[in-house]
Amino acid sequence: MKTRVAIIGSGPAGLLLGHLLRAEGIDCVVLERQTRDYVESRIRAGVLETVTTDLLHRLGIDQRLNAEGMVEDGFNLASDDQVVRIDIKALTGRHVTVYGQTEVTRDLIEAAPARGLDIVFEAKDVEIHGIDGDAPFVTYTKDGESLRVDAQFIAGCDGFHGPSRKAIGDGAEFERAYPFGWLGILADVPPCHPELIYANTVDGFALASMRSPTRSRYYIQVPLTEDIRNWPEERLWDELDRRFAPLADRPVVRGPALEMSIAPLRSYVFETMRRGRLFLAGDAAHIVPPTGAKGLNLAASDVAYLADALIAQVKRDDEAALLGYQARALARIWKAERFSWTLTKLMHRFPDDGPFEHRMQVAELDYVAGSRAMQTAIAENYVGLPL
Ligand code: RFL
Ligand code: PHB
Repeated sequence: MKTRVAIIGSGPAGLLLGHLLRAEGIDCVVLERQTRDYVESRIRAGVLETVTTDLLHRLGIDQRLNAEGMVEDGFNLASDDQVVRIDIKALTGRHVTVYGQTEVTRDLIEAAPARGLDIVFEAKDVEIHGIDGDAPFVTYTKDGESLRVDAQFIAGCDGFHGPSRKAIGDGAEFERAYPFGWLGILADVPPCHPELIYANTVDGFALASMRSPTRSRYYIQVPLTEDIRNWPEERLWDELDRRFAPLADRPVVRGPALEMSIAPLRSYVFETMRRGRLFLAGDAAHIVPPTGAKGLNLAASDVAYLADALIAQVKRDDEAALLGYQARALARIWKAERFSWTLTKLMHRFPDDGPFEHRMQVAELDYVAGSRAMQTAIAENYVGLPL
């Protein structure tokens, strides 16, 4: 098979890129290792910046987003029993939207056939070839058959563990691992508070989030070594109840878990986002700890830059934007890394920290509480820096 752009991975990065290219009539194919069911049931991010919702509006894949997305004008940072509301609407004139990554993915997959976006699920053994020349290609197997896609460009949108970053080889790599993870639970119960609460409690970080007025998402900080079998649902609900009772409008309502998992926290940037005809976007090139809700939104901004650059190249034979892709993307990535790292440090209990470090956290939150300038800086970053 021959196409213009071979896209590896059908997460938000790959799907958005595919749709943006198809909207300009550019041929592409998405190769995904997992089944459609698997991809559509992964529970991940929940907060969308306008950069991301604007892309969905531009594509016209926004009916469900418009009907079901929850516009959030603020969120809360709490320390012990002090709650600081960050009024993002008053401070920035903008908002974020609560709409699950799962729903974004479903909408993009459902819209694909009508827009001529070909997604090959269960494409196994994907390998990337010839990126240093002008005839790159991808090989894979499907139902035991060996197949090949010849393309002009390859987009590596295959997440942190995919083959694309490895195909680039040695690159400039930066990493910070954190000594804890987030234990998350999703349940069909009404949220305890109308807006998100990020809380630094004596027992560690906790987040009260949501997917809809009837579906809640909560997280607590746990040691990296924690075994999820130590957390029967009732134990987690007890813990959430204890942490949010002094902070939230309503008590935490309990319900059966639709999903429970532990995710490690990591900051990571692979700066070499291009080699020859291969371009990386999204988690393939960078990871942020989820504290700033930036992972999915960064995938969307990478792809906005990459789509514009590929369109300029294919339609106008203008290579300038492709040459500038890495620098343009990294400028936004590093700022999101900085924000996610800062918020992670401010809101978590680190095992090596003592009373001094905690006093620093309390003093910083107290400063935020009394300073419009600090609140504006946080709000600007949370709502998403401009493209
Ligand atoms: P994705 O979503 O990981 O998609 C990559 C896709 O590539 C496929 N793939 C392959 N396909 C073909 N061949 C191969 N060899 C392949 N290897 C992998 C995968 O199956 C997958 O479909 O990356 P993308 O598109 O860059 O999107 C990034 C976002 O998904 C990610 O940044 C966020 O979800 C991060 N993240 C969170 N972000 C938040 O803002 N808030 C959160 O609450 C939040 N929770 C999470 C998360 C990421 C998690 N991961 C990666 C384990 C929770 C988890 C568990
Ligand atoms: C979520 O709802 O899953 C969520 C929200 C905000 C974050 C991280 C995760 O910062």
